[in-house]
Amino acid sequence: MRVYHSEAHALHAPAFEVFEGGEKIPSFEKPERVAQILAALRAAGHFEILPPEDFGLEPIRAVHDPGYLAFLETAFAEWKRLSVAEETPPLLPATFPPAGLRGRIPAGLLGRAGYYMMDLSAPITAGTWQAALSSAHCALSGAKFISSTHPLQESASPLHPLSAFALCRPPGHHAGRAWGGGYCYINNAAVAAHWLTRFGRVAVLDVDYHAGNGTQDIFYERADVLTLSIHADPDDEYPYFSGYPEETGAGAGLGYHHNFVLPAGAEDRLYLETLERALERLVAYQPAFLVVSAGMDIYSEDPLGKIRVSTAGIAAIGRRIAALRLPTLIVMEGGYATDALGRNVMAFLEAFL
Ligand code: SP5
Ligand code: ZN
Repeated sequence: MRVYHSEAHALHAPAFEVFEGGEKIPSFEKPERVAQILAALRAAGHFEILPPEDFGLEPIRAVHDPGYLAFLETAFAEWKRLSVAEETPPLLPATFPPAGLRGRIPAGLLGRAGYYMMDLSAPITAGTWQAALSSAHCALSGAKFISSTHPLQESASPLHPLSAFALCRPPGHHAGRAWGGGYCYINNAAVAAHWLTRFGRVAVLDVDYHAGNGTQDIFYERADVLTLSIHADPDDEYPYFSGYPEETGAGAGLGYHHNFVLPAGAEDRLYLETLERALERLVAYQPAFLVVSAGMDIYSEDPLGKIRVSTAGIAAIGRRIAALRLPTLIVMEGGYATDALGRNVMAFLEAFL
């Protein structure tokens, strides 16, 4: 199986995030996550680890707001110019627009940071933009590879549906069209899914513990990308402000988004039953491609999650999705039980080999 990975991920290594209670803690989303996954993939042997191709900015601009992208690209340099400290700290806003007060975009940097970021878990450091860009290019590289089975592509040889794993870091599914947050800056899965729509209908299935609010935002009014997310109840869990079952799309996209909410403590059996409900929607849509936002924070021992899926359960989820026999791009999202991350990713990927 092809794996797309860039060493540039390590350029993004924020020293802290701000947790509940305002506690400054070491960021759960750290470079060691990728090291653990790579070690497991290398030990397993049957993975071809490749650097991403440079797709430039065009396919990213296709799903993100240009002002937001310009902010991400230039914010740290501007922050550094303003900073008097010897070592410039990460850029992190502390003031956010209240509901209904997203009027003019403030000219000053901190105002723009509050405008574009939804929380205190996505600080912008010197290497954030480059890492986020390389992460999106991993997803695009995987998308390009799995699309090579499509009849519109010259190299079509549709014996087996192709699959690829984009080892994206930073993750992406909490990044909306014009905002970031939740460790996410560029929505890698959304960038890849949009890129694939040139060849046909695309389904995005988000199995990360947290609702894929960014992906929901990006495709909410579109019928050419079906978005499905299975996650913890946003009444009690991040990202709080979307991910509810009654949110089913709008305009042309009405009926093309579905949220599946699980209670705290949900185990393998309930997860897999819920997955069946989501897959009914997916199969009925008859997509040409599948993009999976693969967060491993559904794992029972995850420090952020309260869903209790076992490693065997994660393998069963992978088997069920692989049984769809669709060209599938698996995009890394969350997962913070770092020691178990390698074997959980392996468990998920096994059925796609
Ligand atoms: C990509 C991804 O998984 N992002 C998740 C960001 C979650 N940030 C908010 C964390 C809130 C944790 N609340 C649970 C407390 C456990 N003691
Ligand atoms: Zn998550």
